[in-house]
Amino acid sequence: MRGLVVKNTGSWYQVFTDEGVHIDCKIKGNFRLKDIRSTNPVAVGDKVIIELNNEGTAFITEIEDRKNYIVRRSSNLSKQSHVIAANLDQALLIATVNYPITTTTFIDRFLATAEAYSIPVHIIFNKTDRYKDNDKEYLNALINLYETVGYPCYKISVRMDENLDDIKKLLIGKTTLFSGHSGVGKSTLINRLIPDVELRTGDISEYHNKGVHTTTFSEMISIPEGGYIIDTPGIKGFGVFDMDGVEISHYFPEIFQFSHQCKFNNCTHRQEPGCAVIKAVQDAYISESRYRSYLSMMADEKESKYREAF
Ligand SMILES: Nc1nc2c(ncn2[C@@H]2O[C@H](COP(=O)(O)OP(=O)(O)OP(=O)(O)O)[C@@H](O)[C@H]2O)c(=O)[nH]1
Ligand SMILES: [Mg+2]
Ligand SMILES: [Zn+2]
Repeated sequence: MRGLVVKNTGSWYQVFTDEGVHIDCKIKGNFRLKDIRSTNPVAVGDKVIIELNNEGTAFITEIEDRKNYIVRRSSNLSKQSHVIAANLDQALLIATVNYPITTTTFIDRFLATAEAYSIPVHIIFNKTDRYKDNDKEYLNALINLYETVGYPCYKISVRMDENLDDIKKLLIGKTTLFSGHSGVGKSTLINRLIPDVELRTGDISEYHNKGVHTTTFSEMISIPEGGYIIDTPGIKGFGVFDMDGVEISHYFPEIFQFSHQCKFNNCTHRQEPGCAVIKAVQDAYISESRYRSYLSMMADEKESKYREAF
């Protein structure tokens, strides 16, 4: 039987079969060995083959080839990856300027990873109802930065029902990953967009100004007009997995563009003479924050290190 993995609860995978039923599935023990570098060999969004057993559950026996997937380092210093979701048409990165803070380093790491797998990203800034004047100024600067690089940005407030129609339009007929820090409002937004969906949501800790990790498992939600949304647990840091030095520059479109003019074609854009990227940063054609994110990813790659702050 064929089906789509719609939920991953840690030990069980819920599969929605082509016949239209939900079945709880496990993976066969030897299956894990195929991809030992991943903490989850099967991810939400995977298309799988299952074999029913007597208890009304099933085993996943095969995963169909993925169109794409998005992956991050699973934890601090880990050599393992965590596949966030597979077979995506696009991702929405939900961010907030201040409730909680989303850093540009975090945004850039997410964007670079999505570039690596050719997944288009839209950046959604939520909770505009809570922004003070200086937050609004910063937001506009961020939007200007990311739209210039080529990522469409949106300002929304789920609470005030502001600009939600624009988001709904993006989703119909597509499979869309919702990602971002805990507490930015991913589940609240999905509840508002899809009637009858009641995902659990949680408050922001006033003390830490951070979300409390309310969503603990990824889940695919079907959109009545067509398409799917994948709600995911908030991520703290985005450790980049399996990218080598030169490759990283390919995933910052504006850095890649200038890199063709560097004196050395193996230039890493750190201190080489004749580096067109460094010059472009000095001349403000490339933003300093993007360049810093690039350097931080290069440093991670060298030290094989994951930093929670990012
Ligand atoms: N002021 C304001 N609060 C919002 C808005 N959208 C969501 N929130 C609140 O933000 C808090 C966190 O929302 P969630 O939807 O649980 O956040 P999440 O991104 O799903 O978090 P995790 O599941 O932990 O990753 C809740 O208290 C929501 O009511 C908004 O537009 N404005
Ligand atoms: Mg949530
Ligand atoms: Zn260079």
